[in-house]
Amino acid sequence: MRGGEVILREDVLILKKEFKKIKNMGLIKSLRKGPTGIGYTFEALLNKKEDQESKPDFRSIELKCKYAYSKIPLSLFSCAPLKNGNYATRYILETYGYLNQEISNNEKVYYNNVFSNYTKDLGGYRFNLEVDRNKKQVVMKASKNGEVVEEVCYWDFDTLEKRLLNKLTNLAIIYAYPYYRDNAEYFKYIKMDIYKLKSFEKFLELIENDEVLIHFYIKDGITDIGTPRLSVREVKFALKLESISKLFEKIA
Ligand SMILES: [Ca+2]
Repeated sequence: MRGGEVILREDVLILKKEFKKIKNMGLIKSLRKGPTGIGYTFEALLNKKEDQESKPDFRSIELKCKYAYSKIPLSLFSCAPLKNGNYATRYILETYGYLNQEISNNEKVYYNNVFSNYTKDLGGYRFNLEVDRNKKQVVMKASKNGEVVEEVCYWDFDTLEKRLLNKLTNLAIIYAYPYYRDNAEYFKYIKMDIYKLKSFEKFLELIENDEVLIHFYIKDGITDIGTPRLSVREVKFALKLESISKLFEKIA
C-alpha cells in the first residue's frame, strides 16, 4: 500500500522531530504518580488527545514508553478471554483463583503469565496456550497431574488480528531513565526506535514459541480497610523484549 507508506514516512518524520524536542528538554517531572507516569508524561508533551483504545496513539504510530533498564515483556494489547461466547474473567477467577499473600490478604487472585510450552504449578493446576489453526482460536487449557482438565477460555483469531493491526501496525518504543528527587519522579527520554509489524501469522508463531505470552491479573473483592470494592481485570498479550525484531521490522 503506497498511500500507507507515504503517510507512515510523514508520521515518522513528525514524531522524530517531536521526540528530539522532548529529548532536549532533559529531566522532566512526571505528570502522574505510579508506573503509567512514563507514558502519560511523554504523550502529554506531544499534546496527545484523549486515548482511544482501538487506535494508535500518535497519528498512525502506537507509542510504548519503557524504563530503559526494564526486562519486563512489552505489553502489546488487552483482549478479554471468552468461554462459550461469554466473557470468562470471572469464571477464571472463581475456578482457578488462589490466595496470594503478596497481592491480596484474603481474596482470591488469578495472577499468571501463560505460555504455550513453559508452565509452572499454580494452585495445583498448569496452564498452557494452544494455537488452534482449525478452530482459528488461541485456546488456554488447564491440566492437573499431566491430564488436561478443560479448555478454560479462548480468543478468536479475528479479534486478535483486528487488535494487532488496528493498534500496532506501526510502533515506536521510547526509552527513558527515571530519577527520583524530593519525593517526585522525573524522566529523561533518551532513545526511540520505530517499527513496522511483520504479520499476524508471525504473532501466532511467536505464541507457539513462548515469545508472546498472556499476562493475567484478575482480582476481585473487598479491600482490607473496609467496603470499597477492588477489582482488577488485566488480560494482556505481551512480547518478550529479545523477540521484538521477530514481530516487528525496525524502520527508523
Ligand atoms: Ca500506548
